[in-house]
Amino acid sequence: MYTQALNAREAVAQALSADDTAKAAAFQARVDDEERIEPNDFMPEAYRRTLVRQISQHAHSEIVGMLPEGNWITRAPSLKRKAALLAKVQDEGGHGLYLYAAAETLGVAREELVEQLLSGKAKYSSIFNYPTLTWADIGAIGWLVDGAAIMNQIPLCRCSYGPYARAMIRICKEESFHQRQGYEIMLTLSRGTAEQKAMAQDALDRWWWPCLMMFGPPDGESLHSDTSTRWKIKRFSNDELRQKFVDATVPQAAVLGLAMPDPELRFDEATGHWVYGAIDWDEFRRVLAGDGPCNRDRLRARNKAHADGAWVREAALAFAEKRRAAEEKRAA
Ligand code: FAQ
Repeated sequence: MYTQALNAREAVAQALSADDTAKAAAFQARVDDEERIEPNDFMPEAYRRTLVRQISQHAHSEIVGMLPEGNWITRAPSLKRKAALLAKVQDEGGHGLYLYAAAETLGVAREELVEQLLSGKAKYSSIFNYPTLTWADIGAIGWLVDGAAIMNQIPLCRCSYGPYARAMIRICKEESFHQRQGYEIMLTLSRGTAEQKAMAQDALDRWWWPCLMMFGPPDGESLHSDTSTRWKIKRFSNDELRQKFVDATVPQAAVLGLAMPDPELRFDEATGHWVYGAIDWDEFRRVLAGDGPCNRDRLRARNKAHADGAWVREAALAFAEKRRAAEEKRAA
């Protein structure tokens, strides 16, 4: 009897796994055919988890990314600059919200993701752990950080997962406007007084290398690239995107009349690419481990903002409950 039961269980397990294998193969065929995967479609659990990880890290990056620039809203040099910066930071808050909403379509609650950020368990982009010391940093963030973000995110508009791909279309349009406003700040400073130009150069010197780290570890050390590429979440490797960014940005620095902070940078006629010097991956690992210049400040600021906003969430819930009760009464 006992053996019979075991045999039956094994047979069911085998049938189930054959079913799963067939579903996984059909899923991969859809991905290979460039079909979009939608929330109610079958997807392998590992695909779902990869998307929740990447989309939530991306959402957290947008939200934490509001902090370095938010620091300069009250000190922007003119009303025009203040209005543009305020709108940019609001856009970033909006990007975070679209991305949390995209993650929620995968069956995870936003509260859970926010909790992971606030407790320090979740990752967000390393770049937002660096300080904004002068006004030129706002120009450098727009030009370089948004520039790197666009390079990485344009291919995500073709990601296999529908809700993420669609969110990225709008986000990329806004990021591209952000990049231009940043470049225009850098242009104004680099054509201004000697002191202003020096400020722009100093910002480029400090932001350049951390921006190259935004694209993630070198291909040989990237944990997720193989699977994410097979699933068409990633369309280019970390190193490919980093190279595209360097190739696009070096000529822009020349227009600004600024020097690239990389003595080894040289144009390779044979490949048509700019060859850059060694990235300090120890610094990258330190920042990811929570020991960058501003990691602790960023988490403290997010936790404080969350606690300060508790009354808003409570009031919104109380208002929704009051409306629901009133509607029920009217319907009765
Ligand atoms: N920082 O195996 P891979 C923005 C982690 S938004 C921190 O290569 P993957 C807008 C990675 O998560 C900027 N962690 O990973 C803005 C993984 O950790 P895990 C954010 C990093 O996913 C502009 C581990 O290392 N953009 O800037 C970083 O295949 C201005 C192994 O790496 C996105 O999130 C890093 N730099 O490739 C806002 C775009 N790099 O999860 C305000 C979407 C790697 O195993 C102002 N994300 N890690 O613990 C992606 O494209 C990918 O997730 C990558 C990493 C390319 C970031």
